[in-house]
Amino acid sequence: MKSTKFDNISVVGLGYIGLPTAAVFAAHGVRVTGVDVNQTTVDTINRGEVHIVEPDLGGAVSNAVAARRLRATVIPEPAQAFLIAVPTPFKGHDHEPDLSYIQSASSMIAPALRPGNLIILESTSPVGATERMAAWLAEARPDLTFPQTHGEASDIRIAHCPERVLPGKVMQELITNDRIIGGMTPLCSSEAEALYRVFVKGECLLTDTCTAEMAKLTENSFRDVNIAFANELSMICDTKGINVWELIKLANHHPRVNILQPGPGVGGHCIAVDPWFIVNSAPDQARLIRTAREVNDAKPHWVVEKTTAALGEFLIENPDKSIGDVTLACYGLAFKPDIDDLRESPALNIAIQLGTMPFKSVLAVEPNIAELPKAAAALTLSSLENARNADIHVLLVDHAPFKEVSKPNGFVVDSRGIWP
Ligand code: SAJ
Repeated sequence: MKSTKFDNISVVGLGYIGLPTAAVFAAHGVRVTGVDVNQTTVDTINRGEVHIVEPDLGGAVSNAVAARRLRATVIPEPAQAFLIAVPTPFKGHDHEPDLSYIQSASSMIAPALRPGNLIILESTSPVGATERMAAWLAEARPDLTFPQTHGEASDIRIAHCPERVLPGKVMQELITNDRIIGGMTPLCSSEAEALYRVFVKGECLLTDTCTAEMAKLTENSFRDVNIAFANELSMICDTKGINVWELIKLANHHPRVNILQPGPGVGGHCIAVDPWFIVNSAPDQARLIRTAREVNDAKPHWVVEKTTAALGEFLIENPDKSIGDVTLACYGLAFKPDIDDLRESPALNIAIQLGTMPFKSVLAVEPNIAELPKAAAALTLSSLENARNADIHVLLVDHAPFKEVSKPNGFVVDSRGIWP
């Protein structure tokens, strides 16, 4: 392994991955310049504050800024290594990967590059994205040599090292998770390994760029397919009057069966996105991966239908009432339990859809937020206690406080199986 000593690096993109990574490097003695296109984000960080919620991140950033080891800027500066952690969403009907953020990060850092620099792409990327980034950089800096043309002798080293941390456990998993490092050459890989060794306690597994890219997509697709299996089971069991959670618990007693949990759909910005990169690149082969995406994307609609059916039953039992007399309570809006992250949340989407129906009121119980997003203006943020008087209850997220209370009276649609 090459023994480059990294004491000055740049992290481009100060979001859910880039900012924690920058703070952890700084905590391990590296001088970090964080780069972001958003001036407000840059100003917030330079005050030692954070713009995202993640356990232990606030303290890490304020310590790093106070120790003068982390500073944010909108214009990249020369550094020994550049880590790129920008979004890679999809676009269009075919879910085509949108590499425009990687492209603009490349053109931003190009002027700051110096011979000997290491560039690592951390963003979850379709196969081939790291090579495209290398091509964009080479085009912008014809005075430097790159691995695609000069191999081990190149001025610049490039690797892909996908982030794999779980939102809610980022500060912990950054240190303890194993890392897959795909260098454009073996030297690129070993330099990247030397950089991650600054703080990573897990294994560093070296490979090529395309395998590293595919490995990350594979991990999230594996989870998506397995959640889809659980979601499909829940819909099958519903037609047969079988409690799917009891069924899964029983089946999981088999030594080689480990079924995940059904829910209202798959949210977040990773698992619901990354499988499409595989489908888009191999549409004829990726039949199971595509179907899993479709099953999981259809689940929120199924929960809305179950709620409408519960309303029908309520009105049959209460013939003197109409929908305008009915109070509905939705429990949970976040994309998974015990976090405040509402991005791409099936629970939020279900609650918003129910909010368009002419109920007397639609209450939303979300203990992790102080105010509702604008898109949910038709809902009323409510305490758990108050919601228990509603006529129909829709459990969307298994937040800890919901697990502590008994099943409410009235009609219940429980998408998480916590109120048997
Ligand atoms: N979900 C279920 N049933 C389950 C497990 C999850 O319905 O049994 C739902 C959750 O409620 C949520 C969605 O799936 O809506 C995704 O949640 P998650 O906890 O499975 O994953 P994320 O999106 O928070 O993080 C994933 C992780 N990937 C894997 O576990 C393979 C994380 O390690 C990645 O770093 C992250 O994606 C990422 O950034 O790609």
